[in-house]
Amino acid sequence: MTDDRPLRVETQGRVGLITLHRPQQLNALNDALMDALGEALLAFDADPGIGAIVITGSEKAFAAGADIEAMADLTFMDVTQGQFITRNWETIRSVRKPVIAAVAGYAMGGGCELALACDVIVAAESARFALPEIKLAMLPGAGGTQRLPRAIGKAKAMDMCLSARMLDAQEADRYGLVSRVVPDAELLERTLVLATQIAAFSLPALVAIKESVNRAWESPLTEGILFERRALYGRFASSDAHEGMHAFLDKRKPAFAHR
Ligand code: DAK
Repeated sequence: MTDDRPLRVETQGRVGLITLHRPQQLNALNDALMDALGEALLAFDADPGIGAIVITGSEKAFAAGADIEAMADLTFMDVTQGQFITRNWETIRSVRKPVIAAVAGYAMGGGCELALACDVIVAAESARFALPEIKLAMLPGAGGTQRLPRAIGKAKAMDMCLSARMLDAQEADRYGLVSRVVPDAELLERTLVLATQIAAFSLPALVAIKESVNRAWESPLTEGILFERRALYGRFASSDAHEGMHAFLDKRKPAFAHR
């Protein structure tokens, strides 16, 4: 019997692992996959036993973009009335826990945009990033034209968007598109170690940090600093923060209750 679920979902301790699985289409992102991804993300976000989420693909492709076959004959009315992209691609923005992309092979178009929507990107040496929509006379419409310049600056982003230039993992690392580069054979293991390390920290503190760093992207410095300061004050209402500081003073390991 064939398994046509577009992704696999599992947990490892406090880490939720989502593996995109449309091998025949290099994990091209269609509605079924994006619906399932949104559902899995929201379920992990609501689960108090999960502290971090990993999204990965296959050795050949994280995802080769939006599914071109599913998109080729859509009309303006279809995409407008059906809220194409907005309807199920934006779910990831509502996730409060850290989301880590583990990228091997192609991360193109919507696949690159999905990685950009994650909080941390761990790239295998084989990772390749591109926004090649211009080749289809389209444009990156799932956040690419907005997140890429914020991540790597206007000059590099324009180059990638206008010429479909593909970056290898080392270039992506140099330009600040990815968080770290690891050997292919170690991608999942190293990403899970990182996710496990993150997930062991106090969850409300992780959520506050993610919100604050995202605020740096989305607001002027003065507002961002104000937001950060309020978030810091909020930490003093957290039993974990008192536990963390006292454990340091007592020279023992903290026992976080995620409160
Ligand atoms: N969609 C559907 N099928 C795809 C696909 C995709 N994006 N990418 C690959 N496939 C399929 C291929 O058709 C092929 O299927 P079969 O022929 O075996 O049936 C299979 O996956 C293997 O692909 P290749 O034979 O091409 O494999 P190669 O190793 O030779 O090449 C490649 C790998 C990743 C370089 C190549 O497949 C490729 O260039 N793929 C297309 C990449 C691409 O252009 N991605 C961007 C898609 S456009 C919008 C907002 C956002 C977007 C659109 C609209 N609006 C607001 C309206 C976003 C658009 C995109 O992401």
